[in-house]
Amino acid sequence: MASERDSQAVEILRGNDRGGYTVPTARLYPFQWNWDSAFAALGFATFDRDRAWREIEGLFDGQWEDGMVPHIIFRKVDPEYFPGPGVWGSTTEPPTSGHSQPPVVASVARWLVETGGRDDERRAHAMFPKLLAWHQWWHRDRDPDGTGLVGIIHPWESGRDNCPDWDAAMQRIAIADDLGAYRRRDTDVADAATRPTSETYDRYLTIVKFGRECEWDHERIAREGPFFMADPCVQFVLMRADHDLMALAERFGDDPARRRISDWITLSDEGVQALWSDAAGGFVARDLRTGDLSPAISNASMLAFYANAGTPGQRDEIVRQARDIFDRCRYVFPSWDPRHDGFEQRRYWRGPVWSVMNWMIAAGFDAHGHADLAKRVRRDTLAMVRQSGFFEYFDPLTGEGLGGSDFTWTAAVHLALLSEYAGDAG
Ligand code: 9WN
Repeated sequence: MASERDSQAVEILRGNDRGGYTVPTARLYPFQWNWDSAFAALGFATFDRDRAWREIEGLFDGQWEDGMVPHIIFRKVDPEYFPGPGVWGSTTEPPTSGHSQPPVVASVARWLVETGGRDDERRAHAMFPKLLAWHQWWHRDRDPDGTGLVGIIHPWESGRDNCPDWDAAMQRIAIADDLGAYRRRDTDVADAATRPTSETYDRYLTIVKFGRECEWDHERIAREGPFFMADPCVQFVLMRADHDLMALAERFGDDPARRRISDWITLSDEGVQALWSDAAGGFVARDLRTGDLSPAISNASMLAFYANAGTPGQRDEIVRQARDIFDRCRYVFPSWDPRHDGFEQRRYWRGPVWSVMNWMIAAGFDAHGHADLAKRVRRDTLAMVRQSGFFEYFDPLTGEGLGGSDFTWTAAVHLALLSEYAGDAG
């Protein structure tokens, strides 16, 4: 059933539009973020396809020479944000952060082509070499030994910053003693009880310091940096995006690219098995320094279907786990297993629900014949927003909206679901 709230979604995208790029939310995140823009494009596409393309094309203004597309592009000077370009030691124009984020863009580009016309085809063709270079960067610089698993060098790179997946590895990081005094800005804007602790922030900055001091030598960071983990979110998003990039390569008749992408797909299909945990009942994060697996599943574990990963037996197990978690939550899918003691229903990535994760999870369930699960995920995603508004994330037990308000990707996913499922979510 449609609600008055639905009509606000377009206004939110327009309100967060800074002319060619959108900010995730006005005060908390005042620049362009990587995977936020990919989802923003899905929302824009429901009423302005040109604007959808500009959102993702603009991301490549920040692409590095080695192919990396950074997680933040600092489009303007804003002393109200921390950590800004100076902390990252950025030397690029426009200034950027020093690592990436889940590579959703190829999947969005394919979707725009397959639902669009000649202009979409032309723009995807122009973007293709840049996408290929970015995926190549992941497979080369983040998997220097060719294992089929890509690593992340910072929890921020996962997009799931504060998840318990990172706790053990973060604890092992010795906080640099020369970080100096700094003032966080996130807790000025959002409730500190829902944000990472100050000790966690010190560790985040210790990792950034290592990167800055070695001038973002990514191979060195992968081999010697303070943090190197495989994340089921980045891994599964990349696997899915490789398939989507392959579809574009076939469309454009690019045989050398097809061969390259096909090798990545084969390698990842094998490599991802190293993330399987019988104990947790799913694919989980893995510390690439120690080999330790995370103790519980998260919403990222549910992306296995989206990535077309896993054996039939593994997929049955994931569905069993999903159904059990569905029974325990009013709104799915929580960012951490609610049966596990690390679960915190309100704290950032330690329990709350995110619309963008749900959008990918539902697409995966649908593609693998679990229409009932997909429908529940989509319905909950619409219902949380209708109950509480376009918040950054939501309490899975109450539906309360948390974090930033008038959030771009929450509005974008809402529009995409409404347009694709006519308000019925399936
Ligand atoms: C750091 C912008 C970003 C999202 C991430 C989310 C959060 C930033 C932060 O906000 O991260 O990148 O300061 O916590 O975790 O997924 O892209 O919306």
